[in-house]
Amino acid sequence: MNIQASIVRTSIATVLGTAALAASSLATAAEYSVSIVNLTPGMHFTPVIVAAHSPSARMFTSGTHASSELQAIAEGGDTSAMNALLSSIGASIDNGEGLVAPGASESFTVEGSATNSVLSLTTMLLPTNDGFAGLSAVALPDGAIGDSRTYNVIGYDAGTEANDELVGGGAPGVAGFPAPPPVVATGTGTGGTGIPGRVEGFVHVHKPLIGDLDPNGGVSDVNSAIHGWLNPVARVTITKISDNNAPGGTGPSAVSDLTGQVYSSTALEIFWQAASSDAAGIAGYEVSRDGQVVNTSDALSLFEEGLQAGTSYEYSVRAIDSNGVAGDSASVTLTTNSQ
Ligand SMILES: [Ca+2]
Ligand SMILES: [Ca+2]
Repeated sequence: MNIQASIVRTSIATVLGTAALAASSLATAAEYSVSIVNLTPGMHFTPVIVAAHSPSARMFTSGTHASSELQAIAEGGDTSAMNALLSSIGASIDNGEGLVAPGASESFTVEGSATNSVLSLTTMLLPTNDGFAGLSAVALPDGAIGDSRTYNVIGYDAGTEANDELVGGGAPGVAGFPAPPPVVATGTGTGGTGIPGRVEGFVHVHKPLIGDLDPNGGVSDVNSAIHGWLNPVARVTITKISDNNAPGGTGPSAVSDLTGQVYSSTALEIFWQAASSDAAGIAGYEVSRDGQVVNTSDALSLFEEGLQAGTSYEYSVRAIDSNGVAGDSASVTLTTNSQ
């Protein structure tokens, strides 16, 4: 990593640090399913990292130096540093189970919110030196449940390693690409002399692999008949699958500590604690007596008079959010004095 790159890396970390302050207190608003399909005929994807995060953060920005977190993914598929960074800013993260083979797909789930309103993902392309597929800070669909957006994802070069196209190491700064057995099984070779090149220095659209057809030598350990690709390399579909912030979504929690006090043969009062707010906010409480709504207000108690002596009444209370979505009811039965 050169000096200029490390300066840029520091500034990216600063931006992420600012986002952390805003991320801590907001409620979950919606859940999203994210599917990725490997569209290449011969490339594997390393375990994918998907995150809903603040729009002020970036996993990568094409045309700029890669962060060290992106470099670890692009050169060796190591997502641990990116996971730590995203966790520190309150992102909602989901990680893949393993390699995604050519033609295979995998699904993920993340939670979006007013703060975590954009989605990014990255995955290393194998075999490449520092190639990755990625989507950077696209807006989460904000319509009704089922609202969906599809993106064609291209292959980038992180610009942190020269593309020698040789089997080597996956650690940042170590030449060559890691070759786990499923990737070797696609037809990588060994013993190549290496493609001459330089560290490109910035994230850019990946140029075509050169490769060769000699499994035990030649200039490259990449198989030119198998590992080439044209963009896009993946298709990503983001779908809103639940929504706590709209009619029909998950409502507020039930009120707690519902109790009552009988004052006489005709009067009583009930009391409860506030429901924990949902994303839309609590608008008030609806009180029913024996199944009939008798009051709706934002108070946490209700005084009742004019009742029948020696009679049992069942009261139920539920919270209503600002979209009109009701939470579960809590109930209590009280019996007025006989005289
Ligand atoms: Ca490169
Ligand atoms: Ca070769």
